[in-house]
Amino acid sequence: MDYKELGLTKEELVEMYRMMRLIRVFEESAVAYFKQGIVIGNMHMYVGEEAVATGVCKALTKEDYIASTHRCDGHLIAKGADINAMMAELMGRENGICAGRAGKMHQTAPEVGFMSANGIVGASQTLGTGHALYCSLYAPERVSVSFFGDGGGNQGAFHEAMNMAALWKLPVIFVCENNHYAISTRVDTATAMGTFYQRAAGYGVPGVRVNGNDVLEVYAAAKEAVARARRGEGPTFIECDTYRLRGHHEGDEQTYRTREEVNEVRENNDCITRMQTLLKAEFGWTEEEDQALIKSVDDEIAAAVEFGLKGEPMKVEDMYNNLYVD
Ligand SMILES: Cc1ncc(C[n+]2csc(CCOP(=O)(O)OP(=O)(O)O)c2C)c(N)n1
Ligand SMILES: [Mg+2]
Repeated sequence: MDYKELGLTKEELVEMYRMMRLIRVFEESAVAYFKQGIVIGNMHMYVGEEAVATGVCKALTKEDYIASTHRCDGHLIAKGADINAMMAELMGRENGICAGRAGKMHQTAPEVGFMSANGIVGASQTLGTGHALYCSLYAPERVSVSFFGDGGGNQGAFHEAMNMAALWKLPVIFVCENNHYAISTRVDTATAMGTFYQRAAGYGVPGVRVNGNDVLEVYAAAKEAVARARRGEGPTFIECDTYRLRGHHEGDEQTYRTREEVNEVRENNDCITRMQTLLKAEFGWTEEEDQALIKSVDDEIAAAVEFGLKGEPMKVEDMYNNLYVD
């Protein structure tokens, strides 16, 4: 995918590269604190899939909506959520993005259009369709994105959401993050065709499949889909072929796949390395520039950790506060 055809500048490419690194280092840092018992709850990491969130969110405005999944960090960060408050949330602190009540899987950041993460596989499809209905009725300048996995794509809700969104020409973009596994179930053992994008045709919706580890391919598809939705022409289905480099959750022994399979993607199709290679080839991106960017990301994450550690742990007796609007 040619960045020039997409109208992207060097600064924008560097910004996308930095975003993917930011998501990765945020999560790797969260894992390190999880292992010490400071980050709590259940950890589903997005490592390896950062190009999907980065490419899609690059095509959105802050006002557009996102319905996310249990693997939500990348979507939150790319949409512009406060990473200090996110880190505090994972630590169960009062200064967290949901005052420590949400943990990882139930975070919301409506101030940046991130309506919810979700522990119910498949729920984001109907929720994202609902957000799109709101847009079409009350905020026609906005669009809605529903992220879901290959496992989520096999839930019945997928078909109901697609049908209604197509029928009512709702401004929703269905983004299937096909990372090849639903926990330990490989996609080709659960899905007859192994891919999902063809299904869109059955609803009269354009469907495309892109290399989900190539942020430019993801952005190109998202840009077109968003433009279509904003023109009132209805939904688009984008299947992003990607791969998670860590286990389903932290602690997953991953007996269902080989180390070689993981290493193959890590070495030959990592989204961050791809962009680094492009920057070097097109703009003579130097080692010094790279190190400066890495340091600025590390500093930003270190500040987020410090912010989280300074927060008061949520008290059990306050557990039911802030759950409902008065
Ligand atoms: C309705 C429902 N069924 C089952 C589960 C248990 N579960 C949690 S994650 C997961 C797999 C999801 O796979 P996929 O949609 O591909 O997303 P990924 O984890 O690969 O990002 C399952 C089955 C659940 N949370 N909700
Ligand atoms: Mg999956």
